[in-house]
Amino acid sequence: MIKDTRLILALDVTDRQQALKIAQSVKGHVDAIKIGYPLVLATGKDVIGEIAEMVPVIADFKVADIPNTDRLICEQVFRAGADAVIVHAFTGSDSLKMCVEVAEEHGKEVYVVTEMSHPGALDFMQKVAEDMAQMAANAKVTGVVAPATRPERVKKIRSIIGDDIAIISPGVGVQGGSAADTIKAGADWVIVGRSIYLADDPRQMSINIGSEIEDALK
Ligand code: NUP
Repeated sequence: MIKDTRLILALDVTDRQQALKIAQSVKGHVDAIKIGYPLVLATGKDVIGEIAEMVPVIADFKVADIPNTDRLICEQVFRAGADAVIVHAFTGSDSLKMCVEVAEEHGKEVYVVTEMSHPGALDFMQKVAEDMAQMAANAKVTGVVAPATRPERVKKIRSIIGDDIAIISPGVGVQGGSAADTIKAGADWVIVGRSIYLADDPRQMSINIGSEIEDALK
């Protein structure tokens, strides 16, 4: 992913035409579009390749299985045209290594979930998030997913993984996080869904958030 706007759109709409229209309209104003189960289950996996023709696609399938099944899933995701896949870490280092191996074979990227952005992440995930971040760094993943709703945790996770591994950070907008605070805490990209795709003008909203990020970097 090329680091320019530092904004990733989470396109969780369930209508193909609407998805393609929004993707076209935000092109150039986001660095990637993250799609996941809502859009792919509603419209089929061809939408991955269709969007990837416009903007790089991160497939948020939160892959979490035994290594062999992880391999089978990641191969399908990359064959469908995705540039990157999001996987879970709690399944352990062998599963994660398999995802990294398949991504390398295809020249693609892997992002690993550490601590999620919603309140429920405090029940279990937060307790092991730092270990999972360290494991992700050891596995030489492209990046990790860390919560924009808790910038102090983004900062902590950055201190564990170092500067060679990217942080992509969801939770900006509707979940309460701020793009500026998240970038200042050390995220490389913020991920924004509803605040953009539910806006009257998703393109303009992307531009606005992009400006907020630029200002935060000054
Ligand atoms: O920890 C996470 N939090 C999160 O919101 C990990 C994620 N992958 N996401 C995803 O980011 C979530 O599934 C949705 O696609 C997007 C945030 O969307 P929104 O809250 O900005 O609408």
